[in-house]
Amino acid sequence: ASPFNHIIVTGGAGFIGSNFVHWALDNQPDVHVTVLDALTYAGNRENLAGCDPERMTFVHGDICDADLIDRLFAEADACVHFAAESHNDNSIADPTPFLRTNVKGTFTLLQAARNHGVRFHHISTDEVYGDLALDDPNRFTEETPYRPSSPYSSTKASSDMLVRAWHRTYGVEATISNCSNNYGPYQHIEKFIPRQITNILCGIRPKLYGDGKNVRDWIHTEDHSSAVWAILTQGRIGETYLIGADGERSNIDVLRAILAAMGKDADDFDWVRDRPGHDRRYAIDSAKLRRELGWAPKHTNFDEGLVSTIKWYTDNPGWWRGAKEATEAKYRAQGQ
Ligand code: NAD
Ligand code: TDX
Repeated sequence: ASPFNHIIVTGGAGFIGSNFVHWALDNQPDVHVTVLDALTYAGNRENLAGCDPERMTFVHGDICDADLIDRLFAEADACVHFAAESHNDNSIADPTPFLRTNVKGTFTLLQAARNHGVRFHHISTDEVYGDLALDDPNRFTEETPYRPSSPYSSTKASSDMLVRAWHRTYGVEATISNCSNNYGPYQHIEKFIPRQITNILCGIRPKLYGDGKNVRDWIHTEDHSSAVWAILTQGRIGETYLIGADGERSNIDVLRAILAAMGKDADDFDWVRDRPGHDRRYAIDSAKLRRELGWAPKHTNFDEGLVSTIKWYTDNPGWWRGAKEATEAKYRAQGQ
């Protein structure tokens, strides 16, 4: 049985948060989830379709609203904090909402966790560690110094620092996880993999930044969910755990796999302007999580996961079509 009966999930209408809510309701029969989400451009109430209304309550609200957070935390025993502004390119165009949601929002939640004795799990990213050279034999570990590059990753790093300080100073029962790049259903089409899949479905040529050799370490979002659950329920308080599934692939390699799976030529794409400050490579060593908590990923074949993700976007055009034009117009204006 779960040690927690009532869990607040912030950002539960976004990509990873909604996958986590479905995972928790499917796998943890004793748990009630309250989703708190502001439904920004990235949040979609439809992502939670099919959730049992007896076990999932949706609250439309902002993590910076201290009065609302205080009321919700009075009723809960744990919070898993996914809500964030999450897209690097957006943070370069306008960092303002990143400072507000990622830093002030996390601060607001920590104050409520402190006041109500709520167990707090903070969702973060491997991007706080900066980047590695393509030929660096090392991967990121929990001991790697923080060296964020982008407005997005620097606000995520800031939020991690707040969590550590609130644990040490006020005794908030907190854990942090820093995960690698997620893929799977319900990911916003501004992100690399769904952007290219939906481009092809719309007859637009995929767009590759820079020289295409940047490496990301891919994990299926379902494996992220099971790892978060393991850390929430068995992780040591005050600790950080890195989550990754040994999925390093270069962007051009991922794009060519999408092109092949969708029946296109290997060169049916455009090279476009590089992202300013573009991190070269991320790579996660998740040995601590595997050793201490016995976690292992289920989706170990990236090509298979990619094919099922392509199928999901192909089968659900109504989910993404409404956002496509505006998303591409924004990229076009940036030369991307
Ligand atoms: P997303 O952009 O798809 O979803 C973010 C959600 O947060 C949306 O539903 C949005 O409406 C909500 N939100 C934004 N501002 C809010 C506010 N002020 N109050 C309440 N809700 C608000 O993001 P995602 O890709 O699902 O990422 C979720 C978390 O995981 C983030 O914390 C991100 O930093 C982290 N993360 C993401 C990845 C990845 O590959 N996408 C990898 C590692 C870590
Ligand atoms: O059209 C594109 N072409 C392209 O070459 C896009 C949108 C991206 N890229 C490149 C940039 C990156 O090297 O693909 C790679 C992946 O890009 P994103 O999907 O924007 O992800 P990334 O910047 O790596 O960040 C993601 O993983 C870590 C999430 O968006 C973050 O929230 C998470 O913290």
